[in-house]
Amino acid sequence: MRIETLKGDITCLEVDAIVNAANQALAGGGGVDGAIHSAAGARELHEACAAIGHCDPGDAVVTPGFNLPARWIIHTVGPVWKGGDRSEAATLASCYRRSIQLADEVGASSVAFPAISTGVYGYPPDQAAAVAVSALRQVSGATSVERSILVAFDDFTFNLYKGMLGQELQ
Ligand code: AR6
Repeated sequence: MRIETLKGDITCLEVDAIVNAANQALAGGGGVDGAIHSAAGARELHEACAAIGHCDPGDAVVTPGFNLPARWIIHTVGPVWKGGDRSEAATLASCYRRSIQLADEVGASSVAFPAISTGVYGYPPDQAAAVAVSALRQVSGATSVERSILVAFDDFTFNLYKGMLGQELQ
């Protein structure tokens, strides 16, 4: 599985699946969650999320992408940052792992991730980027996912990813 990065709006990407930084109630919200609901079609996505009802931190669920270019939305719930000694890193790593597992289950070959937990949930972006890259690098075994794309919404995060992925980017 190749790990890439790009800067931009995840809702516009022509990939098989995009990951949403959701909340446990799958109730929609601000940030990337709000942008995904707007672009996918708020009513359809809200109904699909309500039918699932709940997602634990570190876990993930999948819905269709509705009006998005992406066929699937994988909703994962990141940890709320509480200083770093409440298993935040393990929970965040689990978000990336479970998302790749679900992408594999639906047969996606390309998956794009936002910087989970680094907005409203307050996870320090540098530490979150390190967890993201490490969790994706540890994906092993057969998977349908050929490309995972770490999507940065700002230059700071983009530079973090670029620095950490130097070797892969060549
Ligand atoms: N494309 C890519 N990245 C984006 C986009 C976008 N369109 N919009 C924002 N980001 P956040 P969290 C980046 O707050 O911290 C919601 O209300 C943003 O710059 O969206 O996991 C949910 O419902 C940041 O780097 O997610 C939850 O309640 C990253 O996405 C809660 O926020 C994540 O920021 C989840 O908080």
